[in-house]
Amino acid sequence: MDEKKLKLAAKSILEKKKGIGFTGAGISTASGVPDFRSPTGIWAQYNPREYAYIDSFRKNPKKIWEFFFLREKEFNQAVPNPGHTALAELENLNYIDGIITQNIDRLHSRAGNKNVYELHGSVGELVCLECSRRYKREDSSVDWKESFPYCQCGEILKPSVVLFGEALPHDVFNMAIEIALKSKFMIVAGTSGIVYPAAQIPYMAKRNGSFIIEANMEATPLTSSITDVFLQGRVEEILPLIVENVKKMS
Ligand code: BJW
Ligand code: ZN
Repeated sequence: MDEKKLKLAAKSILEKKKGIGFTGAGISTASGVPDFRSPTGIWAQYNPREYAYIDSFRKNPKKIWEFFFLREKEFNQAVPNPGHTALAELENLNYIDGIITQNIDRLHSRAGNKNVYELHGSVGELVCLECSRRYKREDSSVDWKESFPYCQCGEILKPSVVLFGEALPHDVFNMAIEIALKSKFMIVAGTSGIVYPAAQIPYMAKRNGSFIIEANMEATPLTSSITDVFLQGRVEEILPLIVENVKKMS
């Protein structure tokens, strides 16, 4: 790891004091949850056109549910890794206000982050595309007919995750923008930065003067356009090193 860059990242956090995390699937790979676009990612096995679009769900909800049942099992078996823990520590130490995440796996909350803005929803809720009713997963008024969840109106429910062609939850998206615009630095970790409108957020932060620290195994479209310090490598190694340096230098 490039010591100079690590020190620059830590120094910026100490100087700027108030930041935010922005994460993608790469932060959870060390927990055994695959990302999407890497060679070992989800899309290598499941065609996104068949599994990740809202019209695919409308056409064949049970097929999408089978996919999500497998994913949920993976999430439940996973435990937060040192990357998640490092970000939780930064929030506990008051250096960041929370995490804006595209992940639906709940691992940031389980690691101890209190303010988690889930841009693409999560698997803990269900929503009806017909009547817009929402349910907690464990809500007893959900009718689990033949293992699939049904709304009181009779329609099959959808996991409240954002599929392609669906709008992001407005309140969460607006809060995330507000907090990103206030941030003096942003730690962007483990995202390819190509899915919109989520990917707008680091650009908005940068335009408002935020210092962008990016950690990823590979360069992304953000790296050459807005990133101030690019730390190339595994986030589960880099983020704990950043925290270690912040503590040493404070
Ligand atoms: C590591 C590592 C380690 C790994 N250490 N690094 C043309 C142009 C622009 C936009 C569009 C367009 N055509 C369509 C659109 C819009 C579309 C979009 O952005 N498409 C682009 C892909 C082209 N967006 C949408 O449709 C969004 N909605 C929308 O626009 O609504 C408009 C609307 C308004 C009003 C009414 C109706 C509609 C919705 C986007 C939803 C995204 N959903 C998914 C699936 C969720 C369900 C599921 O889980 O199955 O969300 S797609 C998938 O991508 C998932 C992720 O959250 C998202 C982002 O991926 P992420 O997290 O960045 O993962 P990867 O795999 O891409 O990257 C991982 C990175 O980590 C890599 O760089 C690795 O190197 C790295 N890494 N391990 C360090 N250990
Ligand atoms: Zn309904």
